Amino acid sequence: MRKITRRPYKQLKTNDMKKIYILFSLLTVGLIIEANPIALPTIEISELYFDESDNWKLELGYYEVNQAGFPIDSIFIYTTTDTVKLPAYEFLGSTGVFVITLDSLDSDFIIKRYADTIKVVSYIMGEPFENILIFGNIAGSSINYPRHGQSISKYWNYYTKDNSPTIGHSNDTIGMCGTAKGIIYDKYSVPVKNRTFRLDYYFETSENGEYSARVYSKPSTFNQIDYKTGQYSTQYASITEISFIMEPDSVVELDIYLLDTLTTGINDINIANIPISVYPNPISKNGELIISIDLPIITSEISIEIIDLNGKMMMKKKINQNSSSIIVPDKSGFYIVRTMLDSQIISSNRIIVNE
Ligand SMILES: [Ca+2]
Repeated sequence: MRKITRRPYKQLKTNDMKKIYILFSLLTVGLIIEANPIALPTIEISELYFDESDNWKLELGYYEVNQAGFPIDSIFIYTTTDTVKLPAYEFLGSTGVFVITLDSLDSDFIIKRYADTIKVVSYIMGEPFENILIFGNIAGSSINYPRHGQSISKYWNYYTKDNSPTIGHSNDTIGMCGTAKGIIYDKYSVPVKNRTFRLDYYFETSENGEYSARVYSKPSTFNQIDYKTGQYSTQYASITEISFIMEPDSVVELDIYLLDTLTTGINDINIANIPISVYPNPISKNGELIISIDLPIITSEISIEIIDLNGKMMMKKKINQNSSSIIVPDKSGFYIVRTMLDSQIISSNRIIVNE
């Protein structure tokens, strides 16, 4: 479901408030029944390009237009110096892009080459909804100016630098990503091998903890990183903050230091299927019980407990590798060998201790 984040940007009059109220009542109904949720039409800046002569091309994206009841009355574009009302435009379908150039307008309209604030305001039922792009070295800027051949493209929620402009076509990620690479260290400064993480996209660390991640070409700051805990689930871990300004098709080298211990998603693992074996069984009093855990990674706190049938803890031991051992009690009988990971029980085996 599309998130509705737009809000009117100016003080509203009473009859305006009524319209807005009706609008949002409809939205609320849509959201509550979760069937065919109503999304307001959206006009946003989807791409900005300057040609060799520094003439601008502005691509606007439209979504959810042509809905009965939500006509777009008019569209205005503002820069720091100029304002223009767009000529009436017939939208093809509900989603797409259209391109504005100086030639398509009736009046002069300047977008400054190296820094400007562009605001698109669409009026729906008389109410203004705005989308804004601030680029270049000015207050509030989210992205640097596009170099020659580059555009500023919106992808997902971000404005990025794009080496492969697609003026007149929907944006893709070709040419708008760079590479961050380095080593990921756990909180004990040990490289984290063979795990899947995500900054903007998923990537996997190597045997040596090295990573190479595709990231959007824009300024980014991360103080946490997502990682996979199972086939379908992710968690996040805090990291020592990293910041970089990525240009398309370039490489930034930076190591990542985790501040949290990574867990394995026990909820995702079918507990019955965790291959844990304990042997020998039966075992003699004071014998050494071997425990083998076949988990891909053992980075969390894993402990082994031996409990008698009354629930009394007899032995407890932390282990940090796939194979470990524990000395069984000196009294014969039945016991439970419990394997705990981050205080969750991941396996329970019954053993017999003989005379
Ligand atoms: Ca485009």
